[in-house]
Amino acid sequence: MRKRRTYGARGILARGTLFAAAALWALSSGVAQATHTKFTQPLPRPPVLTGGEHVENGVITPGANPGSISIVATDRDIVVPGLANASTNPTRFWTFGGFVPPPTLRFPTGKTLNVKFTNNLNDIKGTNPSGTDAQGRFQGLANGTQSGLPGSRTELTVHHHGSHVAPSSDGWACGYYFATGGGSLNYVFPNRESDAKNTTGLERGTTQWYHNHRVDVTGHTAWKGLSGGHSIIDDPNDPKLPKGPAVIEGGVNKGFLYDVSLTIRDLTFASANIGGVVKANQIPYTFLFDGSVGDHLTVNSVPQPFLNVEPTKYLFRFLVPGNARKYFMRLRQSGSTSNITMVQVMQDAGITGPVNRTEIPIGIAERVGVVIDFAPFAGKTLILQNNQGASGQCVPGPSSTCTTATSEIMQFRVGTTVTQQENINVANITRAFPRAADLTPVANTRTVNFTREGSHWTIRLGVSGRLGDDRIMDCGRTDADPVIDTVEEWTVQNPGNWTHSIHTHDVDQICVSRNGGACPASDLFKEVWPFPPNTTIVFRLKPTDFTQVAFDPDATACNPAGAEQPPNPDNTGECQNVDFADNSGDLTTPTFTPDRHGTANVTGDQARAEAGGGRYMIHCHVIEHEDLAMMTQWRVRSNPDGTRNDVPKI
Ligand SMILES: [Cu+2]
Repeated sequence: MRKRRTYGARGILARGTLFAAAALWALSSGVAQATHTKFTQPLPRPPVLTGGEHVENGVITPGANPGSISIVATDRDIVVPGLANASTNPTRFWTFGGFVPPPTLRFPTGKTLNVKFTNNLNDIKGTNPSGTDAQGRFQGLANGTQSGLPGSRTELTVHHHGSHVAPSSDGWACGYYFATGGGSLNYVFPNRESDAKNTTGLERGTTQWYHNHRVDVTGHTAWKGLSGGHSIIDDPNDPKLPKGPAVIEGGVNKGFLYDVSLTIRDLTFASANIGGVVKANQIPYTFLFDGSVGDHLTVNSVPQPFLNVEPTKYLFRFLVPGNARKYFMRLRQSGSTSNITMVQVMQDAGITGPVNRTEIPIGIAERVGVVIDFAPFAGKTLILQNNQGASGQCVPGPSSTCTTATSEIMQFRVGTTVTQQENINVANITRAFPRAADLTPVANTRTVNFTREGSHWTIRLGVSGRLGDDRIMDCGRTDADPVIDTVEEWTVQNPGNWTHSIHTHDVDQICVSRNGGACPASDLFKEVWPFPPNTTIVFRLKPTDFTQVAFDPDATACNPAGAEQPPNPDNTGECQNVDFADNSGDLTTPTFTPDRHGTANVTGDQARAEAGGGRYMIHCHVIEHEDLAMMTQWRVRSNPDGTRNDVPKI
């Protein structure tokens, strides 16, 4: 076995100490827990951005540059409806644009989306008012990480989860950072892709999302609120999907009445020292080795809300952004023990087709699009329940945190009138999507093993049935290098007793088998895979020009914005056929790649790193697992002639 790259003895000791302290805290906490009464607060709908907005401090301002969105990350005190004394004890969140819940992007496929993220998080610097939690633990990031690593962690890098973009717009965990104090980065999301069943070049309709991906501190920033949704609309006039009339609240675009984003996550509301004052209703982050979990279930940031619905069909876009709890959703009429059938129509990678389900498990980073027909329940009340891990682990490891407090997610109150009858037939909500037989021949096979070795979460990635080194994250190393336009088959294994959520960036994956048998119809076309203990999933993938819109660091001519990076792939024919360095074969540390803790920039070394093929992450999305280095990288090898197009061709 090769020597593992580790944090060093100091880091391991620090992590062990933190783990013990956190466990003790969980058992003996005298922290004042906030209370709420379930189903008393309406579900808030996130603001919807469609282009041309500047979003800061809870204000959306139309911009001068249609198509681009500017989102300023800030910390902000937000009243959480329903919490005891919420109006006098607002909760300090870290926000995108000052909104809780964060803004949702809603964009038609094929329309390039430019988003500029600016980092004005003050708390992240560790100055007031980030303060400490009730145990005196620091709640900023500037003095290191919860995982025990020293150094400054005040930067963000935004991953647009599910997209197919250049590494420079992919939120590389090891670089492309922008620091607090006004640092910013422009991201380009072309909303394009291709596969065996999609030759349009347009990205499939689905639900994606965006979140900070800065290695070591992703869990902390996710807990404090840094994640938002993105709905890709493959046909704005598609009459097959529930949509309904537009919703405008207080002059703010809230999307459409029958198309509802539901972001489920758990939080612990407790007292914390904010700016020298102990305040209730805060959300201090407690790092747990197995995964950090809370005792309040929230939907769109409100604990156990209700939603008034009409007796017709709705599309719900479920997202679980973390940190570690997995949900087993069931729908029941209030007081009933019978499960109501829900129709899943979307998987991570796109609209697929209707799958009837009475229980829908959803783990970290997964998205499911579900149609629920409320027509038979006019005047009734339904409860979306959480089956608490009866069908599996609700949290990685021991299930002691599955309690009655987490057994109900939200309530639907069904009215008796329908504003806009759409006559949706779920059988028509289908799209052609690739199956394993469409991805042939298989040019290469790899085996990926997600496991735990003592105090490390580890990944072993090897080729041709052999496992590679047992190792943890190393930003300077790449563990897989598929050749563009060739098919690879990966056997991914979780041989341990821990639930994981395995995510491979940039390219969609097609299920071949699960535990040696057929793939469930609900989990065929994804980029985050649910991994209960002792699970093996085989999937295929095929990187294409569409899945990696490359970035030519020297091609300033294709960037009308001049100095701004990355160049805008405006699809005008410029910057085509960029010559890339020969990156075949060599997976050792490139000399020009920043090391794990280096702060990269977008020119110079960083640009040359991208020209060498760029890097995408493979990791467990239980966020504390990834922060504890259950993460590695892959990159795309050039064509044999060393060329690759930087812009998808239609
Ligand atoms: Cu994991």
